[in-house]
Amino acid sequence: MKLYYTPATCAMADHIALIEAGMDYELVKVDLKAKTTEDGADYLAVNPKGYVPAIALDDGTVLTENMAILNWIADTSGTLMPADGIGRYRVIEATSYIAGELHKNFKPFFNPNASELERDEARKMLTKRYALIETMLTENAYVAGDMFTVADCYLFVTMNWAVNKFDIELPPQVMAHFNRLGARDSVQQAMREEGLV
Ligand SMILES: N[C@@H](CCC(=O)N[C@@H](CS)C(=O)NCC(=O)O)C(=O)O
Repeated sequence: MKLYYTPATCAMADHIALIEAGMDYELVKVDLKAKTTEDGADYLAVNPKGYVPAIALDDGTVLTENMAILNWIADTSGTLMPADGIGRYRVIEATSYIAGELHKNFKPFFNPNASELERDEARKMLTKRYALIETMLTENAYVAGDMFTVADCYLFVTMNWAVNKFDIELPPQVMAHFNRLGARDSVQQAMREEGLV
């Protein structure tokens, strides 16, 4: 299976999840501006949406959208998410929150044409959104309960943007979670393989 990624993007959530799940994968780096892969192929032919992540299964099936890919990794490996019960939906709930309420609010920081006002508004919103994560991490060891799940993989990516890219202050439990996750072998390996450390 191939994971189409660009370093330090949300595709790193899938990269970490694949390592945690012990699944085999091949990384294919994507140039998001040129929409080409590292071997010069047309990325739009793989994923017409033009963004990462995408995975190509061995039978040629391509799956896109982080939520779908993370769920596929969890379901295929039987790890990183409870198999059933409310715990499973807590993971989906947390992952949706991270995608819709955290990830999307980083948009003005990635957009060179965004105004300072837009960035200020996004910073305020992120502060509010991470405050809820702070409460969740005060109640539980991981963002969706008492086990490490795909939601933590995705949360790590957004925390990494906050701390290492955009200087956005994280509340204490969130920061401690970032440091704990950053010390995991899977995260270290993903960072190395993406050329970030
Ligand atoms: N809805 C997509 C969004 C993915 C996304 O925002 N990817 C970013 C990297 S974190 C990207 O590739 N941006 C480049 C672009 O949109 O051209 C998903 O959930 O997978």
